[in-house]
This record gives sequence, C-alpha cells and structure tokens, in this order.
Amino acid sequence: MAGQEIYQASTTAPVNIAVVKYWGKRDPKLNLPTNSSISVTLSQSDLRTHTTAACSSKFPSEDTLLLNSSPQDTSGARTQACFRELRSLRSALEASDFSLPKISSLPLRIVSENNFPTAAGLASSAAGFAALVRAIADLYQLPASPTELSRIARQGSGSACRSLFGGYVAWQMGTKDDGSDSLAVEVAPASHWPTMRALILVVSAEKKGVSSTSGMQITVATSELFQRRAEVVVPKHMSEMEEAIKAKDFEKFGKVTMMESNSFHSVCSDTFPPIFYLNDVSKAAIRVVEDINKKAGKIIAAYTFDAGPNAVIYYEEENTAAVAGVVKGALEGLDGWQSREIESQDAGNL
Ligand code: 2P0
Repeated sequence: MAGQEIYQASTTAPVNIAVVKYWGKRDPKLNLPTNSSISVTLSQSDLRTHTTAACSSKFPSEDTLLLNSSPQDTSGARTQACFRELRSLRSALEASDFSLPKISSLPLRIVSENNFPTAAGLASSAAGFAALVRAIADLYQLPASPTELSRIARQGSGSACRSLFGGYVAWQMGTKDDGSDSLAVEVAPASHWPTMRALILVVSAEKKGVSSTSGMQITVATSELFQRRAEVVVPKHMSEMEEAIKAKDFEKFGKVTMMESNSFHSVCSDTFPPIFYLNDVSKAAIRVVEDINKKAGKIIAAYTFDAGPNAVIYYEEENTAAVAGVVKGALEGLDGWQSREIESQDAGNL
C-alpha cells in the first residue's frame, strides 16, 4: 500500500468538431455508434479542458470531480466506467511489477477547467472525458496509445474518443458487441493541412434544450430518414471526407462538411417530436456562407452545426478576409446579433 504521498498528473484535451457526425447509438451503455464519424480537432489554446488527476490515501474515501470549481457527481455509469477501466489497467501493471506503488485503489481527486462555455454545442463533454481519461492514464503511467485510450474515453462520451488526437480523426464504429473495435484513429495530423482555419460563432452559450444522449435515442426510435443516413449517406461521406482531407481538397471537404451538417439536422427534424438545434441566426450564417461561395465561384467556406445553434465555419488562411471578415461583418448587421450577444472567436491554427 502506498503511504501518505499525493500522486498527480495534469493534461489538456482539445474540443473536436465533427465534419461527419455521430448521431445514434447501437449500444447506449458502451456508447457504440450506429455510424462512423470524422472530426477536426480545434486549436488547443483556444478551446480545451485542462485536467489534473491526483490520488492519495490522505483523500476522503470517495472519488471527487470538480468542473469549473463546481463539484460533479462521480457515481454516474459513464464516469464510473472510465475509472473502472483505468484502475483495472493500473492494477494489472502493479501485479506485473512489484516495484510500482500500489495506487490503483486510492481515492481519485479530479479537477477540470474548460476555457469555453459548457454544454453550448461546443462538444464540452468530448474535451472533458478525453482530458479525464488521459490525466488518469498519465497518473497511472499506463503505456496506452491514444487509440487504446479512445476505447475508454468513448464510454464517458462517444465524441470524447476523437479528442485524444489532434488534427483529423476518424472514429471507426466497429462491429463487435463488446466495443473493442469501436476506436478513434488519426486520419492526418494538423500539420498535414496547416492553412486550415475555423471561425466559431457563439450564437448562444446557454445549455442546450435537448441533450445529445436523449436526442439521438429518440431519433433512432422514430426517424424514418435515420436508417438511410446510417446505411447509405454516412458511409459515402466517410470515404469522400477521408479523400478530401488526404488530398487537401477544400472544395470537396467543404461540400461534404455542409451536406453532412444538413443531413444531421434533417434527421433531427425528422425525429418525432422534432428536434431543432438551429435558430434564425444559425440560418442567417448558412446564407452568408452560401453568398460567400457564390461570389467566389467556388467553395471557400463551409459551415457545420452540432447539437446547438453555434456555427463553426471552416476556410483556408488565404481566404481569411473573404470568409471570416465577411461573416462577422454580415452578421453584425442583423437584428438580434447584439441582443443575442453573439461572440466570435478565431480558433486559429488547427
Ligand atoms: C458529433 N455530436 O459527432 C455529434 C454531432 C453532436 C452532433 O457527438 O451520449 O455528447 O455522450 O455519447 O458525444 C454529441 O454527442 O453523446 C455528438 P454521448 P455526445 O460530434
């Protein structure tokens, strides 16, 4: 048994924004998805969770988690699944190397800070669970790769498995019932496409109306469009998106990104009762992007929306003025911009 020492490790994990969307679970307990997905990891400095994991026999016997200074319940099945899996890997290490301190059974104290609005459609649970899993894996000195850790982070929140990598990441849905092949892999590092940029339009930082977890369950149960999306549309978009990223083909990347966002929100509208994540400002942002592309005579800007009204607009550095400048200028003129307190933030170099 370890003595009175405090063992500690800190890490950060970035927000990721899907360009091929995860929506639907075939196993809600293990967060096994009904389709594969691809994301772009946003710049660490702009949108990230910072997490410190510590353990000690001096701590109270319950595991604790503080998020932005508020105590969180750690008894939920998702957090417990992550703790259990990580403890079991550490315990196996301790059993194979007696020189290691026996820390796997000590109470954990986790402290996390987001530098972006929580639950505003900016994938806070993704960065949160990815940082939690990596911080504990580092604390336990586990020799696990990001892909191996993605299997654990996925059980915390599906999209979290993609936040263990930077750059362009695919979550392969897998086919096994135990989820052992439902993992994230790198498609390309951020350095592969250094001119990629993203503009985040924070239309609302309020908590979203319908949580992703319950929204996707109702979609799977009621939407007739959903099956076609999972079986036909997403597999096509997955291969087109991988090709576009590998070839750094922005027109193709942008077209698939926008069609995917539209397909995902159509399936939400086809849910019964319908789920609406986009508001009037979101729709205005779509029109502005359409106008920009029309004026350019090709796709130089691409919008995408997750489970909330905030827009992410992708573009290449050379088009910064034509995209980011024009989007900000156009939306500033809209009624509602001021009263909705829309902020914009350049995500910078991805
Ligand atoms: C995505 N979203 O691929 C999609 C697009 C929202 C829209 O992943 O229940 O918070 O924790 O597995 O990961 C949001 O779902 O859901 C999400 P859980 P999660 O990014």
